[in-house]
Amino acid sequence: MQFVLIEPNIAENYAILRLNRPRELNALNLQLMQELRAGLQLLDADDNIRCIIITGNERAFAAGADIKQMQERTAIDMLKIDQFSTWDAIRKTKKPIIAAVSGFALGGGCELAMLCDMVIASETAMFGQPEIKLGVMPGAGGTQRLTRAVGKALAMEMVLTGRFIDANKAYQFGLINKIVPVEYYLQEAITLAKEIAQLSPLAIRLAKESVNKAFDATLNEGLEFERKNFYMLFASQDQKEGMAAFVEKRTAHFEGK
Ligand code: DAK
Repeated sequence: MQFVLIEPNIAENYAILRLNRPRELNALNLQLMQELRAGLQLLDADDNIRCIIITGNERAFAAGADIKQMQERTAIDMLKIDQFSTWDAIRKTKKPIIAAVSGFALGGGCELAMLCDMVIASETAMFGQPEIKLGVMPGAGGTQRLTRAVGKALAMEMVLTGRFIDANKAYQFGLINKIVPVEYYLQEAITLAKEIAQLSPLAIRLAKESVNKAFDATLNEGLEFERKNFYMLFASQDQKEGMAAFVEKRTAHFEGK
C-alpha cells in the first residue's frame, strides 16, 4: 500500500493505520480511501488485533477529499465511482477505531474522524467542514454526524460558513474525547487502544454496535437491541471468565470466545 501504512502491534493487540500523503496534507484521493478500506478489512478479520487507530501526521490528519481529483468530475462520474461504498465499508468495521488527530481534520478528514468511535486530538487539531467554500456541501456524514455530535447551532455555523474550530472548542462541544500536547497524541491513543484490547472483544463488538444503534433507532428499538446483545454475551466464555476473575480477585484474560 502506498498511501496508507499498516503498523500492527501483535503483542499488544492493536494496529495503527497511518494516512500517508504528507505533501498533500493527506488529502483523501480514491486510492488512499481504497487502501484504507482494505487495511481496515484486513485488521477487522485478524484475531490478533482488537483495536485500530487511524492517524495522519502532526500537520494533518486529513485536509479532506482530494479537490484536484474531484475538480472536473460530473455527477455521473461521482455516481459511477460510487465512493460511498468505500465509506460504507469503513463504517461497518466491527472493531473499535480511534482517530488520533493532529493538525487539519477538514471536510472528508473531519468526516473520517467522526466515523471513528473515539477521537484523541493534539492541541493543534483543527476541525472543519469547508466544502461550502468550494461550492458544494459535506457528503460523507458531515451534516448528520457533526450535528448529532455538537448540536445544531455550531453545526450550522461550521457547515454554512466553512469556519474551523480548534481542539478546545471541539472538546467543549463533545466532538472529541481528549486533548493532549502534540508530542503525546498518538501515545495517548495507543494507551486507550491497549486498554480496550485487554477487554473481551466480543463484548466490545456488541457494545460498539449497540451504542451506534442509538443514532438510528427509537429509544425502544435501541433498548431491545441492547438487551439482545446483553443476553448474547452470557453465551460467551469471556463472560464466565470476566465474572470469575472478579470473584477470585484476579485479572481476567479474555480470549474472544
Ligand atoms: N485536496 C487536494 N490537495 C490539497 C488539499 C485537498 N483537500 N488540501 C491541501 N492540499 C494540498 C495543497 O494544494 C498543497 O499542494 P501544492 O499546491 O503545494 O501542490 C499542499 O496540500 C499543502 O497545502 P497548502 O499549501 O494549502 O497548505 P496551507 O498550510 O497554506 O493550508 C489548508 C492548509 C488545509 C488550510 C489548505 O490546504 C486548505 O484549505 N485545504 C483544503 C481544505 C478543504 O477545502 N477540504 C475540503 C475538501 S472537500 C465523498 C466523501 C467525502 C467528500 C466528498 C465526497 N463521497 C463519499 C462521494 C469530501 C469532500 C471534501 O473533503
